[in-house]
Amino acid sequence: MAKTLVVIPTYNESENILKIVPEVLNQSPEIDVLVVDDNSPDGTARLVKGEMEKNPRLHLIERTGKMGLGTAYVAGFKFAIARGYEFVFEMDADHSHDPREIPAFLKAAENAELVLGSRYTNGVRVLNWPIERLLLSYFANVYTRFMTGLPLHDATGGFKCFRRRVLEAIDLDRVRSNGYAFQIEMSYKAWKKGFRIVETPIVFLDRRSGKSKMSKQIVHEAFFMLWKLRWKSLLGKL
Ligand SMILES: Nc1nc2c(ncn2[C@@H]2O[C@H](COP(=O)(O)OP(=O)(O)OP(=O)(O)O)[C@@H](O)[C@H]2O)c(=O)[nH]1
Ligand SMILES: [Mg+2]
Repeated sequence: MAKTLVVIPTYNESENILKIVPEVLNQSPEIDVLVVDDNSPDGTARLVKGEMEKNPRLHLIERTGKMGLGTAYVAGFKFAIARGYEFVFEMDADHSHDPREIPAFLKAAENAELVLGSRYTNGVRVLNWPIERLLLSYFANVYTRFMTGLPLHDATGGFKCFRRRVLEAIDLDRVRSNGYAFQIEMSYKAWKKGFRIVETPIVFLDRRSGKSKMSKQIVHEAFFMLWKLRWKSLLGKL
């Protein structure tokens, strides 16, 4: 049985998905991929199903409509727990995350329970993003450190690897946030439970093709969610 599951949520990623999947699987025979698709109108799931006929290491969860990144990952995490995977990755479909960096995560995970791909350790490694987007991301991280005390350079990134015990320890049904907020919430909960978190430097590239789902709503959610997290933590209700 493969030990590692890479969860890739998709919404309209037909231009990317069949390229990224083999790149991930080629990293090691121990790796499986799970695509969680929200009924993408562009037929992403159909492409995945075609590929699955040839490849037993590829899995698919189909949801009925666009329900957001956070709940897509939660569905993926439950799948991973039920099937006994030890290392569970979050990764985007759009080539912002380089599959060749997966082995470095797995190496780091030998001595940690959560490995975060960091764009901002030892400088900034983001390619082709407009400056506004970079500033937003950078200051989102400054704000997150200030609000939560999380000792991280990059708490909003979406390329990460959990040991299964972290996912088992977090009450996944109580994870509510979706966009960047989801990334922060998961890391914060893991940190509060005393799990060892390390950052591994990554290079982040702007999406290669397809459309962005980044929105004002996602930024607002993260802004307010941090107040909520801080409040709950003070009340001991995390
Ligand atoms: N299943 C599912 N996947 C989603 C949803 N929203 C985004 N995704 C996927 O999550 C990953 C990250 O989303 P992106 O749109 O790349 O978000 P981003 O990286 O912040 O922004 P851009 O790269 O500029 O688009 C991609 O693989 C998306 O297809 C959703 O509601 N449901
Ligand atoms: Mg992206």
